[in-house]
Amino acid sequence: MNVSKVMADLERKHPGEEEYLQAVREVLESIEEVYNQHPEFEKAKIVERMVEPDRVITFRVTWVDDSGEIQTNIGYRVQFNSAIGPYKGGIRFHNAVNQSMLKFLGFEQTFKNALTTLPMGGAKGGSDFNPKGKSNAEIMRFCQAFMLELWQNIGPDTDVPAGDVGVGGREIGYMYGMYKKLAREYNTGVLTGKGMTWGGSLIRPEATGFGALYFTEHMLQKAGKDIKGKTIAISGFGNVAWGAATKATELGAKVIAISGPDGVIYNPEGMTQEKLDYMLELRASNRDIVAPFAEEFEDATFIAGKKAWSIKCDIALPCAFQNELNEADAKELLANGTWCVAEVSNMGCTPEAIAAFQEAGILFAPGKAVNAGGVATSGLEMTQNAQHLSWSAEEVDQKLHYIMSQIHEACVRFGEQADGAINYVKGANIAGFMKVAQAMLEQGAI
Ligand code: 2IT
Repeated sequence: MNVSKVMADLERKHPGEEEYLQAVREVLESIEEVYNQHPEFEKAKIVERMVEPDRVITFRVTWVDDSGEIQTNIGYRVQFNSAIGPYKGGIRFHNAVNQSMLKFLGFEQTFKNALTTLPMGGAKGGSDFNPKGKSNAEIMRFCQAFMLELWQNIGPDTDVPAGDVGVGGREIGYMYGMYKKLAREYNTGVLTGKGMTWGGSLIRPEATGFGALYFTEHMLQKAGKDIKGKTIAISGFGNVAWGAATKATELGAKVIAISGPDGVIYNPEGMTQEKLDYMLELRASNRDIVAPFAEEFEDATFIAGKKAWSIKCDIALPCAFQNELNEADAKELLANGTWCVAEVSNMGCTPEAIAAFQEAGILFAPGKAVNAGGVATSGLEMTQNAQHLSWSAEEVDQKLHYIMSQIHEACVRFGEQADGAINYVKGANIAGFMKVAQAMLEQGAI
């Protein structure tokens, strides 16, 4: 394989799909060397097939807002790869959603899901619907209209959506209710991230953040460091940021920053239970601002227009959106002495930021390894649904912890460099790729 040639072909076929092309390039650059040691992959055109989604489903979503006005959005489901299991991946509601974004996310999901050790293929879906400022009734009507189109394409052994940015337990509830009504199927396994009384798994709401901290702990341990007493800057204040802040605090670290589109909260005293609970209130308010946190807690300060990366910290955890940490942010962090960055958002750092971290020789791990605990616990939710039972929080948490340790080990196995340092980007990409490639090879030209 020649990465430049594959990328040139893709750029010609999919002009302007920037995030998608960025995600593919990162994986191909990581795997090029290993790939070229496997002529059977080249012969089976694994890369050429793997970079294209199996199918992209696009549909119009029409709904009526509270003032009686008719609104139209676009809905998507990108079923990317089913080599190792049924399609699996979240649904994102955000005004910037487009096909490129969901193709990048579906592509990433394929490798992430392979890393979880569970049999799940990769998918992603969503809409350019903007939840900001919407009433509860509008959210419900939109979710119902979205499912009215999507339901025929999903199923517990076909494609199992979950939450992502803008889609949490409430939205999954509205979508699940509509699915049942349309499909006359009462199988709980069709969506994950469900409520606890109707098939949800304990620890699923916490899982992405908890898993990220378990991974970070392993990474620190491998480098001979301890998380206790370290300062952590987190971007975002949604479900993932909340889970990460909760576990980081429990492990004895100090979460000194959270942020929103409006600015950053500097929180030098760290988190308390009250503050963690308030993060959930902020998210549920649909206002997409973090400033009220500083009105609620007087030891916290709001700095308008600034990112979390302007706060001096030991460890930085991007938990919000793709490309939220750029080269200038990376330089600011490095100048302030940050020595570990773990991406919790999908593709949270730009390629230039990652290069800056790698050049500086600090610890860096990519989203598809760090945040895989979310979808892994979705996989555990599917298992419980298929068995018609539910496990205790301890059991799920223990399995999540074990899975994260396995993912860390896989990164070390495939990412260990000659000097003993671990290239986690390479490790995660190669480990995920090898599993999907092997499955595709054995299943023939389809
Ligand atoms: O990016 C992700 O891994 C998710 N949004 C979770 C997907 C899932 O199926 O739980």
